[in-house]
Formats: sequence, structure tokens, C-alpha cells
Amino acid sequence: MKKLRVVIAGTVGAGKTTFVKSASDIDVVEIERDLTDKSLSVKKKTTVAFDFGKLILDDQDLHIYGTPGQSRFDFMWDILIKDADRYILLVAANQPNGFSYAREILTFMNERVQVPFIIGMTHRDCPDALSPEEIADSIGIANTNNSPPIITVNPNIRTSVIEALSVLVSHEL
Ligand SMILES: Nc1nc2c(ncn2[C@@H]2O[C@H](COP(=O)(O)OP(=O)(O)OP(=O)(O)O)[C@@H](O)[C@H]2O)c(=O)[nH]1
Ligand SMILES: [Mg+2]
Repeated sequence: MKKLRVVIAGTVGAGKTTFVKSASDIDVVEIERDLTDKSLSVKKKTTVAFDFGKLILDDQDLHIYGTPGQSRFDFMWDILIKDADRYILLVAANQPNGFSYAREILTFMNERVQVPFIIGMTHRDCPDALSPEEIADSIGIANTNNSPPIITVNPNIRTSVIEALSVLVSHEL
């Protein structure tokens, strides 16, 4: 079976760890710590190294790595993206102040690898979520035939996560 390394990148609290946990057939390795800066988010923990899970999808053995959201751990982004076959950038649709940060993450990744990727908008079920068009604009993705697929995904729902991974696996550059 073909092994495919998939990286889940994205902004702080976008839902990367939740995504890996929903996708995985095995117990997920999570390396998190308590958030010291509580103002960052309402949540208590943040990823400080990576998450790891596995899923067999369409006869492919997906190894799924979640990255930390905070840029002080960007040495982990570097380590994880270098071996990636594909990646997803998760962006929380209800946090517009994170959009320019999402753009920076995208630049970071695309400077290191040229692999297929998609944009997954999370928190679309939350109040004040912005539209895919507004988000694409803010993170600098032109709406053309060459642009990466932009989808809505809810990391809390396994079927939604698997659908996102199916789009990723079938997307070519
Ligand atoms: N309602 C809703 N909640 C979401 C969605 N995506 C993620 N969440 C919630 O957002 C919170 C943060 O999720 P995490 O998975 O810890 O986020 P993360 O991206 O790993 O965060 P860092 O590791 O700190 O960068 C969790 O409580 C999730 O349940 C979504 O689409 N809708
Ligand atoms: Mg995390």
C-alpha cells in the first residue's frame, strides 16, 4: 500500500489537533502543553511539537501530522513539511485577525515544498464566520482555475474530515 505523508498546518486554534484525532484509526500521539497566554484563545492546550495519526483511505496509507499553530515552534513546521507529500492549511473562518498569519504560513510552506495542498476553512458553523471568497482574498489566493481547492471542514466531525482528506488526495498540482 502506498504511504502518503499529509501535514495539517494552520493558524492557532484552527482545529489541527482535532482534525488529526477525528481522522485517525489509531490512538493519536499529541504533544501539547497548557497555554500560558490565556488571551490567545479560550482553549487550554496548544500543540508544541506535533500530532500524529493514521488512516487508510482509498488504498493509501495516510500518515497525518498536525503542526503547532504558534510560530515560535516553526522549526517543527520546517521538519514536518520537508517530508510532506501533501498538506492542508486550516484557517478559522471566524478569526479574521489570523488571515494574514495564514498567509505567512502558506508562504513558509511553499518556499520549502511544491506539493499539492488545499485550504480548509474551519469554524464556519460559528457566528461571524466569513465567506470563502473573503477568506481567499485575505490570504492571497486568487480565484482562478490554478488556485488550490478551498473547502469547508468541521474538524469535530469525522465524515467532514475524511471528505477533506479525499479532496486532498485527489488534488493534483
Ligand atoms: N464549532 C467548531 N469548533 C471547532 C471547529 N474546528 C475546531 N474547533 C474547536 O476549536 C478548538 C481548538 O482546536 P485544536 O484542535 O486544539 O486547534 P489547533 O489548531 O490544534 O490549535 P494549536 O495547536 O494551538 O495551534 C477545539 O475546541 C475544537 O473543538 C469548527 O469547525 N467548528
Ligand atoms: Mg494543536
